[in-house]
Amino acid sequence: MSAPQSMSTAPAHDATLDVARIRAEFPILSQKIHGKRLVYLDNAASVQKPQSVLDAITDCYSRYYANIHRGVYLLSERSTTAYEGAREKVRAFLNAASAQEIIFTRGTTESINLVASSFGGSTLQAGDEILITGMEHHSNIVPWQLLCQRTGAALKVVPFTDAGELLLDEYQRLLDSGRVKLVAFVHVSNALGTINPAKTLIDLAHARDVPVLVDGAQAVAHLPVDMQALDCDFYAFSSHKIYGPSGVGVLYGKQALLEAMPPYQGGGDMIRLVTFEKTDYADLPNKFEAGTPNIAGVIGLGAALDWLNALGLAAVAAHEHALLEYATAQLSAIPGLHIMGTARNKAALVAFTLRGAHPHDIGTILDREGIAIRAGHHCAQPVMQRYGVPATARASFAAYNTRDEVDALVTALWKVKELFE
Ligand code: 7TS
Repeated sequence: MSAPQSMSTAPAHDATLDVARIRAEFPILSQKIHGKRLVYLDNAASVQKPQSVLDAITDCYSRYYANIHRGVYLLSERSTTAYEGAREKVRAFLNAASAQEIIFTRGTTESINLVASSFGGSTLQAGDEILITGMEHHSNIVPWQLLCQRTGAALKVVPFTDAGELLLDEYQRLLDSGRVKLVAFVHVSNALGTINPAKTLIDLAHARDVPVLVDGAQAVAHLPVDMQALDCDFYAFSSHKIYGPSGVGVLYGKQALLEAMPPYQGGGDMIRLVTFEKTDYADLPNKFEAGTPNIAGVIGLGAALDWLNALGLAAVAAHEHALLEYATAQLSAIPGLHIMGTARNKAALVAFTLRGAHPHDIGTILDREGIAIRAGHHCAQPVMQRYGVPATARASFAAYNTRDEVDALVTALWKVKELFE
């Protein structure tokens, strides 16, 4: 069987999103890779940045950069205003009740480690349980294992079906042990694309007075999230997966919990008064932001949220969903190609294996065609173990991707299939 000649019959642009205009805002997308146009489909690893985000960072460094929260001079005031302005943008984006509930970190990984160390370290003891799911990224597994080693608590895991959907009966059964002191689950799986039923999982945990952390790294750029509607206790995400710069992340936490928690790190900016005998800590959010933060990065994240809000997350989600459906249909037609993760509710990625071809070989051959995808275990090795595969190939979508790009991916995969047959 050979590749169909023309696979795309629908218009290149989504009805509600002017993708050509969006693409023009991303300088990196217009380049050639190995002489071919770049087709960037590794958005779940990191998303490219629009010009407005690059400008916001340049603007900060070239016009008003200074350290924040300490200077009495004009530049420091400007930088502080811009930094705190970004915090308010994140608050509004998440619909958190207060900007004091928004803590800037280095990324999702650090946000989760902060909760494990500070909340977990001060509340858990031997015999307690932490409940996660079988589809977590390593950054929502390893911090809890470290905490278990420190405290003697045990890690419990909610299994999932072959399609990639959590077993809610099992979740309830594990909660019923009465020993669970914290639930932590991934909102959207980076290995399967599954959108987990966050509200249901949170409500079931709260019915047993168990607080919940949600890993939103793969969710925030693809579906609207509302802290007050979800009612989760902690929510973590990374700027670099939502069109912002790397090196910045967010931890949302309910104010009462954050207030009761001890600091994660000690240093400048997180204190009220230091003597050698005793230190009084600063109020939220500063208590959790020791040291000089990534000032320009946080401001860049604010610009990224402005950019995404202007597009409208609903329009982006609809566009990406259409791409996912199209890609799923086209990929399914390739003999020997197996899609891993077929949940009813999926976000913008498709992971697959191709009979006879190692995912790394697929990734390398696609690279020669200018197509960037991720190949590997996606920092979710237990998911690979669940399906008995060492790795998968993964294509993941953003607002700037097109059906043409899906066609390029599919055409290249037909070539890979013929090579390895
Ligand atoms: N949680 C999930 C669900 C993720 O997908 C990732 C990164 C993280 C946490 C960690 O985020 P970080 O910004 O702190 O590193 N996921 C991926 C990925 O799928 N490919 O590269 C990074």
